[in-house]
Amino acid sequence: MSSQGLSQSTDRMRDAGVAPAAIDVFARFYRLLESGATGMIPESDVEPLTDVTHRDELEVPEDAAREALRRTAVIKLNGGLGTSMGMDRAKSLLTVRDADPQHPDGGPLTFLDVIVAQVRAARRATGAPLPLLLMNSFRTQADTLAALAPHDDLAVGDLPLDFLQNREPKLLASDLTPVDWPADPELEWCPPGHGDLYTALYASGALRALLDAGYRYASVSNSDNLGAAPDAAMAGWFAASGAPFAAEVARRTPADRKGGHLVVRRSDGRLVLRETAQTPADDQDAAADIGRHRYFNTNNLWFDLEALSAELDRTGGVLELPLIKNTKTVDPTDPSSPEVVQIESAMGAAVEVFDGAVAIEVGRDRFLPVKTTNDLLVLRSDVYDLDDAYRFVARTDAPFVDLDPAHYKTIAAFDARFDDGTPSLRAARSLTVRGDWTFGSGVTVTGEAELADPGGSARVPDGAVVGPDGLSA
Ligand code: UPG
Repeated sequence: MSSQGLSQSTDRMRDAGVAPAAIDVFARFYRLLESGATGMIPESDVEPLTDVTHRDELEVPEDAAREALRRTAVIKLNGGLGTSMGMDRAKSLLTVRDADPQHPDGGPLTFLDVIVAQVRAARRATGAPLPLLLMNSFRTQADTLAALAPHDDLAVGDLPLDFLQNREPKLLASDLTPVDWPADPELEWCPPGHGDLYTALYASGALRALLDAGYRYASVSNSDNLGAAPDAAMAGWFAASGAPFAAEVARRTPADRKGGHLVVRRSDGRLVLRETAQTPADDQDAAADIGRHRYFNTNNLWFDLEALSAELDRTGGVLELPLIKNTKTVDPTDPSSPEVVQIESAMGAAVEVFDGAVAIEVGRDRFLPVKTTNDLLVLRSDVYDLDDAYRFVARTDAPFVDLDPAHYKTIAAFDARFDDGTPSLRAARSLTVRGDWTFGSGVTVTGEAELADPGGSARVPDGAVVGPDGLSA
């Protein structure tokens, strides 16, 4: 290993016009990586988080809530590609509903359409301007802005609809030099994870623009979480709390596999975020124990923009976030391509940077993540209704869905198998599918339903019922 790798990387970044603050952030992480840092957080260093106030216990006067919402901007993380579902464009461009209940002739709704509709509905209901800013990456910006183009009255004042996150070289795992991949030079680069939000807000000028326009708070969330709609009571609570930073956490369920949980660091009593990639192999069981670590990080965060700006000014845009070392292949679709390290950081990790950061518990209604096609099936189904404010309202407990990864993992394979519509899941407790089943129209799933591997391809007939004993027509 050599620091030659660092200078080669930063030269590449400079030549590509990457912002100086982002190069500084990268250099800090590179040195940490070189010194052997892994970012691991062993169980012996932490205590579980307990006793978190629940959103429903908050008593926020309505006028205070409205006032706080008037000074709140909505930021959505939109730089990821949905690679775990085999996508090569923004996950938010996926269809989540076949039709808009308020405009039935208007075609299907994507995640992005719902986000826009939620913001517009909250504007109408509260009178708050609620600027919406997407954080895009170089991989998602063009598609996303094209999809937003018809929404010509969405922008607020001079504020941009998006800002661009930074990019950094992927590093060869063997010697930490930047990888060359002439077959597709775009694959030589990656976004630095969503912890880059802070650097991107700062270096793009978006943070300054928000403050100059009079906004004080930001409500930030993943664009794959349609539960995170604008919420006046949360804004009012956060403003009154005086905290610089708040993380919304939710009770963990067995379905919460990919992601992070908040823990308390023994050495200084601070709240810290532990991502799956930061849990040592020996501690995976303890970390996965939902009785012990009860709260999952929803990645819905609240920032006091003034406190954030002060911290970024103080550090020159380089927050002391922990490193996440992500090892992949340079072409993620080709396991035989060279192994690379991607330096990443997580947005929620900033909880440890701010004195006085707090956590607040929210219900599952604010946390509907879509990481896999299993999650997407439930969200597309009749388990949820869309209310007048375009919020997903659960009609029943969401069933646990486990589709055979060999046949449903990618969005293309999944869509091909549910081409005739999403089955009714309202009466289902779970759905486990093994093998290559294609679903007909009007299928109903009940109880703890299972479909066993039929050997080859098979079809669930139109109007069939799938239950604990498999198919009954
Ligand atoms: N994203 C970016 N830029 C990046 C990487 C991701 O904008 O460089 C976006 C992505 O589009 C998505 C969001 O960030 O909207 C979350 O990314 P994703 O990879 O889906 O989630 P994880 O990073 O695995 O997990 C995050 C938190 C974790 C939390 C989980 C909740 O880090 O702590 O439990 O979200 O869904």
